[in-house]
Amino acid sequence: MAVTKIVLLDIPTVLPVPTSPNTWKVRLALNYKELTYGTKWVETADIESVCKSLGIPPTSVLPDGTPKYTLPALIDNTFTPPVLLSDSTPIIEYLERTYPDPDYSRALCPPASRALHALFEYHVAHSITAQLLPVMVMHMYDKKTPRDRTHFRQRTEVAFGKKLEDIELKGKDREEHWKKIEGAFDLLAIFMRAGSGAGELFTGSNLSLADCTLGGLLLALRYDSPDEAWIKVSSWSNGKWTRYMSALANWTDVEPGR
Ligand SMILES: N[C@@H](CCC(=O)N[C@@H](CS)C(=O)NCC(=O)O)C(=O)O
Repeated sequence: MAVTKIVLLDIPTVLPVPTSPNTWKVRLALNYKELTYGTKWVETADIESVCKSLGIPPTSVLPDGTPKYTLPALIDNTFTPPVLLSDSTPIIEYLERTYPDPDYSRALCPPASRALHALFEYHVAHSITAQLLPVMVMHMYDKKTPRDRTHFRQRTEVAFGKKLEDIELKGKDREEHWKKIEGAFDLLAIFMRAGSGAGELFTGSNLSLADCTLGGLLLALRYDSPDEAWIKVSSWSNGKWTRYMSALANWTDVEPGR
């Protein structure tokens, strides 16, 4: 068996699969590139201490000026010293630079596409990801490990000044909020129709960084909330997101070949 030199740091859940959109984003890229890798599972409560002990850099700074550590992170032991990375997009750019596909048309993020990808990521973060908490908070909570549930509840309730159950929208407000999210997905589907027509993904049938981002988000919705979010999403945009998910299916194993 091949020696696992690449290690992805991901967050465990009570399911057999992770539910973090950002770690899925990198996992999709690793699977697409058929790189052999292992996973180090780190509960959210331990991200900071584990990253610090391994020398993995923080991804941002908290309002009080202290460094913030997040997953995914990646360790590549192919090199000495090992490469230690955090932040999903720089990790994927590293994988692309270090392990390019001989067939250039399979590149995830050619340098010339970086600005467009940055614009896409900004759009998804603001029009979709930032809108999810009021309809997803309890689904997310339920899928966390018992220890991470306590950690998530404490931090989120302090940040919002209310109980998780009160952050969650109910009734008519909830349905209206879902409609707003549906509108953002419909807009994406309209733009994607302008594509080559050669496949469901952004650039046809090959994966791109944009697909890793959107695919990670859709996988998170499907696993965190199969009974609400995914039922809704799969009925939107004339079934576009069901077809899109089928197009990703080759790259959604948690650890292929292990
Ligand atoms: N910019 C980072 C954001 C990563 C991020 O927010 N990760 C979440 C999981 S999806 C996390 O680690 N949260 C831990 C925390 O907030 O303490 C990336 O793209 O990797």
